[in-house]
Amino acid sequence: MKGQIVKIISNLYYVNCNGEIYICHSRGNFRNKKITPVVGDYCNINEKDNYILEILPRKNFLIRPLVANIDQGLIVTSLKTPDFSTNLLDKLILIMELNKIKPIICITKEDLITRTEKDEIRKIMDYYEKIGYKVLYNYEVDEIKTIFKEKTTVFTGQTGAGKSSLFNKLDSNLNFDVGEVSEALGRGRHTTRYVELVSLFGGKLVDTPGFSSIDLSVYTKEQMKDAFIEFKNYECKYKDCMHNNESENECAIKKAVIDNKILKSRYQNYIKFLNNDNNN
Ligand SMILES: Nc1nc2c(ncn2[C@@H]2O[C@H](COP(=O)(O)OP(=O)(O)O)[C@@H](O)[C@H]2O)c(=O)[nH]1
Ligand SMILES: [Mg+2]
Ligand SMILES: [Zn+2]
Repeated sequence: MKGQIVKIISNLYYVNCNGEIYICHSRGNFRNKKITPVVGDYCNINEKDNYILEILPRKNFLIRPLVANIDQGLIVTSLKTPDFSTNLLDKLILIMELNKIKPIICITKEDLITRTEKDEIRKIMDYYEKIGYKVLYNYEVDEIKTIFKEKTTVFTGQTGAGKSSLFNKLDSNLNFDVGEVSEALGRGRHTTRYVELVSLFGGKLVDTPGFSSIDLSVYTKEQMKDAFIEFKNYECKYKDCMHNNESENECAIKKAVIDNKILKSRYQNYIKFLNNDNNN
């Protein structure tokens, strides 16, 4: 029977098969012997004697938290305290694209900015929507609830962005600590942290935030270029154009920035990531 590992404690694997949890052992002799099962892994189990038979191929794999098969990532983005940063937003989108995780932007603290600032943010968010990303505001509770269905979701965002508050508002059973540095799910500070997939609105949520230490140096420049998804709508003179040293006559991306078709901050952040020069 097929299922997904939602929790691992010691050598016990909690496998969710059609909503039912089977506590399984692993014989450690999978077809691919190098594989160590992690939370998020899809597997086939023998439900009669509760053994994992086989770990199915992974779509992706994160180290921190240690999880596999993430479909989408909720980027909780504050507009004030902490201040909005296109650099951080673009970096998180980039990392998700590089890991085949669909980014979803969730804006918080719109109530703390002025009317003029709101107009500015709306324009920026219109751009992200236009290039294909879903943008939600944390007060759009009903709409946010719909995104989890049949997906495994990870979340991220700066300390104080409003991640814990958001999940508590979505589902009071979640009970995240608000205003605390750790994202512990009300388990107490001294219990050992382990990652768990919790059921949420027909899907699964990774209960520990991801991408706390982002290292771009492991990716190639070509990978980064491809991860700026709107760039592929433009054709530059040279197929291998990196959109940095060429003139705007040769580079369709540079031209599009000048023509306000590509958001200037997106392009500037791309150049910073490309040059590994990210001191904002
Ligand atoms: N004004 C305002 N405050 C918020 C909003 N969302 C969260 N907060 C507050 O921001 C602080 C940090 O929130 P928390 O959920 O702990 O952030 P986390 O570190 O991302 O988990 C808390 O004092 C929350 O009450 C919001 O939309 N508007
Ligand atoms: Mg928190
Ligand atoms: Zn170019």
